[in-house]
Amino acid sequence: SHPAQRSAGIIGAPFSKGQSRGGVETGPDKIRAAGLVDRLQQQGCAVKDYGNLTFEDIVPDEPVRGSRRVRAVGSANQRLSEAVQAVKKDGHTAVMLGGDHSLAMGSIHGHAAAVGPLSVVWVDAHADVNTPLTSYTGNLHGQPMSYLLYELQSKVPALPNFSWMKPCVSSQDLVYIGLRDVDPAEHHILKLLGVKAFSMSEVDQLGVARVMEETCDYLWDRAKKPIHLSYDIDAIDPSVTPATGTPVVGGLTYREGLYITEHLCQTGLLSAVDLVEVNALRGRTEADVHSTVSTAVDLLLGCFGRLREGNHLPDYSLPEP
Ligand code: 5AB
Ligand code: MN
Ligand code: MN
Ligand code: MN
Repeated sequence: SHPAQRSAGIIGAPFSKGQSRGGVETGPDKIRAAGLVDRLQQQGCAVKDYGNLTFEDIVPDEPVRGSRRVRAVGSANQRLSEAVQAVKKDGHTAVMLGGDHSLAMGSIHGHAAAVGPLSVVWVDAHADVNTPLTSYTGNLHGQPMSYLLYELQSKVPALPNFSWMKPCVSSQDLVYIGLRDVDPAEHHILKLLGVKAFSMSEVDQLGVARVMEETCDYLWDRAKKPIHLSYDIDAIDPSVTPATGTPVVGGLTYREGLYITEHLCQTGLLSAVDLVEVNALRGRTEADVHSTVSTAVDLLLGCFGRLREGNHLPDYSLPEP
């Protein structure tokens, strides 16, 4: 399908309680202020901005099994899941601007509830597949995949405000790209379930083009399903995107990061995108923040058909002298 024929439905999720650092809740407005909507429209993409969600403050919200802000995370994600379902029913490719990565729970849940079985491409330095019982930080942004995977359900305890949350992703429909900071329990889980993962070692070995070819071959082996891209900005090297809560050296280059979006866009199957973990307060300088936010915008433009070779609208005609 022609990229210009697709439309973006943008949901801002200014939520930060899946981790402990303030600032990530300003992500949606920073990314919009960098011109996301205008630039998508300029490249021929129809856009509907659904605005920012508002989240109730839940007090008290005492830790549960060592994890913090469980009730707030559960209720925010329930709201987000409903919002994503509405955007999918309106026929758009859903764009969820975070916020921290705990929001992938509601985003993927809502996407699957609206369209059925998904392929998930998780681009991140981290695997975010801790259960509340394996997490040593107690941060829910390091746990979303454990709630989403069918295969882990017997390992995840019931949590307050999570009763709406049902697993909806099979471990065979998940591919990780960019991993380089995986906890021992997470590594055990990835091996136990046989999850396909292209860590930074495989990106080094194969190159990003082959990683993307193999990603799609693997996901399409059974059926071509709608793709959910969950993009954590910390997948990119912190020399490019330093303004994030948990930076890890040795990440994707700007070009590798962008190539992933270009490749997934041209599959025609990209059905929802999360762009999370942009934290303007974590940059040391204005330039740090600018580079992080503008990279986030470029990744999203890549998801909607922007090509580095250049683009023009289908109805473009040369001016006559
Ligand atoms: B992010 C860590 N594995 O569980 C944990 O940024 C880090 O959404 C999680 O990928 C990083 O807290 C979460 C140590
Ligand atoms: Mn993440
Ligand atoms: Mn991460
Ligand atoms: Mn992070």
